[in-house]
Amino acid sequence: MNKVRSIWESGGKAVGGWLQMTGVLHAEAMARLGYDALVIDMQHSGTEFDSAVAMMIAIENGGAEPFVRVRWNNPDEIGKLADLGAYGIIAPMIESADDARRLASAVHYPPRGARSFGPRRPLMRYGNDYFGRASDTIVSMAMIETERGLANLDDVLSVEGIDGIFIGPADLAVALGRAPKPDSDDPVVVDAVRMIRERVHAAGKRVGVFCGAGPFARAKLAEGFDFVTLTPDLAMLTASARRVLEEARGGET
Ligand code: 3PY
Ligand code: MG
Repeated sequence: MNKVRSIWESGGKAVGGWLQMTGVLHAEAMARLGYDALVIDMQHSGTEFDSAVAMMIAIENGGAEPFVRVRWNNPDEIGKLADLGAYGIIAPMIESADDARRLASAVHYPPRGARSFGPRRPLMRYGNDYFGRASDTIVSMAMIETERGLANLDDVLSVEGIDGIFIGPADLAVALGRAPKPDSDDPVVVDAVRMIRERVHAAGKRVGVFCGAGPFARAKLAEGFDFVTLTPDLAMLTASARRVLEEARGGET
């Protein structure tokens, strides 16, 4: 069973990390820290398919669930990633029930969906009964982050076969005419994020949100979010690199 799904089913909340950097070493190291899932961001990074597969192996080896934020809601890419060991698919810019059905169809085998059978790595993890358990092994989240997605939220939520919604606060801010900023305290964005959480829960689905700082993410969990992701690897690396450089130069960069 998927680690994140097990946490949810036992009443808990999952904490993920976000990988914008390509490479296996830091992916495994972060997985070993105890993140429940690590999301490889293929939409806004240079990570391509072969590297993503190697990173998924490293993440699983480190004990976290490998998730991918795909480049687009493209069944061909989603199916191939699931075949190679993505156990969470986060699809950007979902705007309608049709978009959500396309995502659901890509992650489930018939009769629930239209995924083609060829699960190279899941067969190694789950054995020959994978086919019967496949839907339980993968989490699917539709990103709501555009004006149209917001307007059609209830239609998206009516689609069977997706686990829930993942909020992209930066694009959402832009859609609402506000500047994107990390862990935004802009009341317009804060209200929209709260409204989405409430409506997703009213529909009986799970809701996650992209966060930065630990205390902000902790507050989101306390508000009721089922899944948060923390500061991306690149931002953590540059913050640390800046700090040691400043320390070494006595405050001058
Ligand atoms: C957003 O905030 O728009 C995202 O997609 C998270 O990276
Ligand atoms: Mg986005």
